[in-house]
Amino acid sequence: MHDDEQKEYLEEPLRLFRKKMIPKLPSNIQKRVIGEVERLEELFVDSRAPRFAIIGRRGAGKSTLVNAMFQAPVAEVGAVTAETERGGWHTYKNASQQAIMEVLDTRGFGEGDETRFNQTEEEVWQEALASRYPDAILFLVKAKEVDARVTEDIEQLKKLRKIIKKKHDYLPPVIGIVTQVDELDPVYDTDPPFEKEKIANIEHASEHMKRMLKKHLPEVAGILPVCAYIAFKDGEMVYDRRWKIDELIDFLLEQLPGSTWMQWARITQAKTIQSRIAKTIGKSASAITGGVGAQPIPLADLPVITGIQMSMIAGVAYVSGRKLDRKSMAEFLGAIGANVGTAFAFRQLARSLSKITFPVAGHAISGTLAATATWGLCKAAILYFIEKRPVHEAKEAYKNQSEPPTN
Ligand SMILES: Nc1nc2c(ncn2[C@@H]2O[C@H](COP(=O)(O)OP(=O)(O)OP(=O)(O)O)[C@@H](O)[C@H]2O)c(=O)[nH]1
Ligand SMILES: [Mg+2]
Repeated sequence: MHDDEQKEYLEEPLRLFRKKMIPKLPSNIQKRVIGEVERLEELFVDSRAPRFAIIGRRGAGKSTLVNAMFQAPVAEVGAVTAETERGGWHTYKNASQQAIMEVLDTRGFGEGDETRFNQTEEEVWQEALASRYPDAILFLVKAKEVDARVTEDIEQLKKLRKIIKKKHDYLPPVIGIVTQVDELDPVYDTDPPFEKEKIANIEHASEHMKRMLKKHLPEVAGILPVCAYIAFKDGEMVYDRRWKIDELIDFLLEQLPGSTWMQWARITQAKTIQSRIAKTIGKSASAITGGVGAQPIPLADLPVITGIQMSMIAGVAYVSGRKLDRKSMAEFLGAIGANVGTAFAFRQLARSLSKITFPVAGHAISGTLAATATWGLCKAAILYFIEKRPVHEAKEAYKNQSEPPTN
C-alpha cells in the first residue's frame, strides 16, 4: 500500500522526525523515543498485506472462512475443480488493486494426486515458498470430522513449516480452527448464539482437536471453533450465520507481525481491532511527543513534532478504512476545533517542513502536556473515524485531555 497519500501522511512525518529531531535529543531520551518511532515505522512504513497458509481438506471451509473474514465474496466457495492455483499464492486485492491479503493455496492437500502436475507436493511448495512465506498457518478441520485421521495432515503441515524455517528462518504459528460447528448436534439448533447442548458439543470437538494437535505439535498457538457460514447474492450479504469470527480475527492479530496490522484492520473491518491498533499508535505517538517535549525545543522544531501527531491521526483514519487525503484530515481537525497551528503545520507538512516557522509564538510545551495533548487527539480520532460518534463527542475527548495509559 505505497501510494502517494500513504507516503505523504504516514511515512514522511516519521522520516523527517528521524532526520531532524532524533539527532538533537539527549541520549537517554533518544533511546526511548527511537524505540517508539520504530514501532510506528513497523506499522506505517513496512506495512504490507498479511500472508496465510490455509490448510484443510476439500470442503473444510477454507474459502468460506476467507469470505467471512472479509465480509465479502472474495473467494470462490465450493469450487468444482481443485486444479486452479494449486500450490500457489492467491492475492486478494482491493478496489485500487492493492494487495490486501495473500493466501498460499494448498488445495489438493492430502489428496495424493501427485502425478497431475508432474510435481510432488514438496516441489510445489518449494517453488511457492521461494519468495514469500506465510505469517501464520491456519489449519482447518470440520467439526464433524475432528476424529477422522488428521495425523497425515499434521505431518504435511510440519513439513511445510520445516521448509519455511529452512528457507526464511521463520516458524509460522499454527492456529487450529474447528469449522462448520453449526453442523454439530443438535441439528435443529442452527443459528447462533447456540444453546447449551450445542455449545457443549462444540467444546467437545475443540477439545478433541486440541488434544490431537498438541500431541503432534505441542507449540500450536491456539484452537478456535467457528462458524463461517455466510451467503451472498449479487455481492450483498444475504445470510449471516457467523459465530466467533471476531474472536478469531482478534486472536490472529496477536499472531501477526506489526507490519501487517494496518491491512488486517482494514480487511476485517473489526472495530475492536481497529481501536486496539489505533491505541497502539496513539501510545507510541504520545511517548514520542512526550519524550521530546520533556526538554526545551526551538519553535522551528515544533512542526516536526506536530508531524508525529498528524501521522498518528492519519494512521487512525487509515486503520478505520478511510481514504487518506487532506479532506478527511482537515475535516477531523476542524470538527474537534484543533488550533490553527496544528492545522497549519499539517497542511504544510508534505512540502518543506524545514522552511516553516510555526505561527503560534510562545507555544511552550512540556513533556506531559505534549503527551496528554497527543493522547487527547488520538482518543478524538478513534471516536471520529472508528467509532463514528457525533462530532461533539470527539471534541469533548480532545478537550478532556488525560494521560495515556501506561501498559
Ligand atoms: N453449514 C456450514 N457450511 C459451511 C461452513 N463453511 C463452509 N460451508 C460450506 O461447505 C462447503 C465447502 O466450503 P468451501 O469454503 O468451499 O471449502 P474449501 O475448503 O474452500 O473447499 P475446496 O476449495 O474445494 O478445498 C460450501 O458449500 C460451504 O457453503 C459453515 O461454517 N457452516
Ligand atoms: Mg476453496
